[in-house]
Amino acid sequence: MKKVLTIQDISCLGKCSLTIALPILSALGMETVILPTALLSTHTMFKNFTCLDLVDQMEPIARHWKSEGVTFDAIYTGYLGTVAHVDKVKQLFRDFRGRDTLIFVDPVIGDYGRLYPAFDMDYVRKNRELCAEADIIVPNITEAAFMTGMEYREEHDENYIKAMLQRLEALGAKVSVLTGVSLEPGMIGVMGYDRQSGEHFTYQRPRIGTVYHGTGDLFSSTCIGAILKGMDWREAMRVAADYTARTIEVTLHNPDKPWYGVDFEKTLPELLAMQAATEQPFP
Ligand code: PXL
Repeated sequence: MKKVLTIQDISCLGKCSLTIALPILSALGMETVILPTALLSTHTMFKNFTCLDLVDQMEPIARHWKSEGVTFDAIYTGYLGTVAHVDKVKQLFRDFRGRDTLIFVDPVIGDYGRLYPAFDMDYVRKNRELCAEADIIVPNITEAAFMTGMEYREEHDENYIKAMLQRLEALGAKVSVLTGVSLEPGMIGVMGYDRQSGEHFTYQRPRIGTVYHGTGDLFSSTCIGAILKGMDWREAMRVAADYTARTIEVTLHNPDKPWYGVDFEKTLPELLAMQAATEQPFP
């Protein structure tokens, strides 16, 4: 079984970060090892959330794993918390990166043109350093704008996205993917750049019209699961975008939906069906 280490916060209530990564990666047949960076009562879109910093636990936990000879097929990072967390993660990459370990960095720092409440430009700069060590990075346009110093444009064209990808590529990752890219009215999706082939990849589908919290985490988790199941990164992005869109659609039709997240629990059977379709038959 493939083993993924995911490093993110635990938001006890809020359907994001680890409470999405765990169920999604498990559903895709991955053993999922977690390293929680902080314990929050909710995600930071709620008011008055509590936060217990777990940064002091990261090194002892990693040391214990090392003594057990643990290795990972992938390391996936999302919302981390502070500059100190990012430094610990960089050390973890050094300690646990094997020849074939996929390093997948989702630099979760903001959305809609703004940083999330807990973050500042020091944190942005640290996330640039993290991106430099990744195989794949998947920022949204806000995150990429902050990390590259480009202006944030909610409405954008292909030239703007390509320029942004070029600056992201310069950070050092092998594959850079921008999410939330809209190249035609009514459409939304991703555009990526693969340094090795020098090629761009675009996938657009109809916009469902609503934005929900936690969809970036859903996208990244699905993507990693799909890549570890053997899909090419482009195919994985397509599958992850389709699954995320389907989940938004199902959430939209639920009159009792919570404001703070998506009903991925309802679409998990569809993800399982997808996973079953790619599974080798028993010998
Ligand atoms: O979904 C990203 C995320 C993860 N964790 C926490 C957050 C957010 C986005 O706001 O606040 C704590």
